[in-house]
Amino acid sequence: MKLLRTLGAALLFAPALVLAAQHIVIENAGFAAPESIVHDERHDVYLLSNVNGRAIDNDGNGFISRIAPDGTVLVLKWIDGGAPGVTLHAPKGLAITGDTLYVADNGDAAGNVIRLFDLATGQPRGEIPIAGSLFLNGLTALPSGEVLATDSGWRLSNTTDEREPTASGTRQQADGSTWTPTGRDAIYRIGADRRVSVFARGKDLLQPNGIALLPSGNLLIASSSSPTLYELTPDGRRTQVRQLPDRGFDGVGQAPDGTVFAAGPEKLYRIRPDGQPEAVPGFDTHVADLHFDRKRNRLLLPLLRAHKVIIKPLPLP
Ligand SMILES: [Ca+2]
Repeated sequence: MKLLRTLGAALLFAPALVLAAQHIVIENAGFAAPESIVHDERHDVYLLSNVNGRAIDNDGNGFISRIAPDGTVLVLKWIDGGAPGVTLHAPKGLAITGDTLYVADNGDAAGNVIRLFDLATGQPRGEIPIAGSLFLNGLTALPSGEVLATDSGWRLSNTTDEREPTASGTRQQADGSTWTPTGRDAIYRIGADRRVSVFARGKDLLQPNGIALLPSGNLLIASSSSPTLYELTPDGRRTQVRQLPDRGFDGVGQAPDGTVFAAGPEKLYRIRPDGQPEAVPGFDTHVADLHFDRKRNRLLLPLLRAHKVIIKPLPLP
């Protein structure tokens, strides 16, 4: 593992502030298609989901890494799909509520699955199948203990097996899989009692990917197929639609100073509170499901195709 750190004027301050102000790159650490990273504030570690291979494959090799805030990988495969009694295929969105980690993963023909793990030990704590779901993607926890899960509505197939007519918006991936939009876009709500209900459903969700709770109580959502960010009110009505100069968004969220960050297919965008989007310099690869360390005021960025994690102090220059 190699850590690259850039120290700025923060060297003059206390050690904790120096640490918080470091730009950290974690590479050559064994990450494999890292998709989502969250801050477990209770244990003060970062948890990172690794798809490991293709999103389509139920290959049992997905894993969750546990990372210290200084960038040290504490345990690469802290939760390991290859371990006895653990199932993880292509883990994507992560959320934490109480002492439980929620992980969006592939399931079976009936639908995808949210897998639950003990936040302290990483031991499995059950799973929640979501019947009819196709591509569970982003997760976010609400103060009520509920968790919301986006379903981007993609149907994945092996390109060589593709028998359906090519639908508009179909993506032939370089890994030999075909992603076909189905219109079965949804956002599911998982209750604190683990019951599943539909929060929102329909094509006008624009194949939702990243989802984040805003201070207003609205949900900020990024479309994985159109040049759009939008908000949903707590009762599921669409509002505050923003158009961006790109399409196919992944992670999204709002920093403590109000700046919105949204991960495009090859660029990372920021939108200041006064409006205009701009690309953050230095990103030419796919950033997936970004989140924040709000204690240290940092942006946590998983680079899906570069197999890296970048931690950036906020605010950006
Ligand atoms: Ca995998």
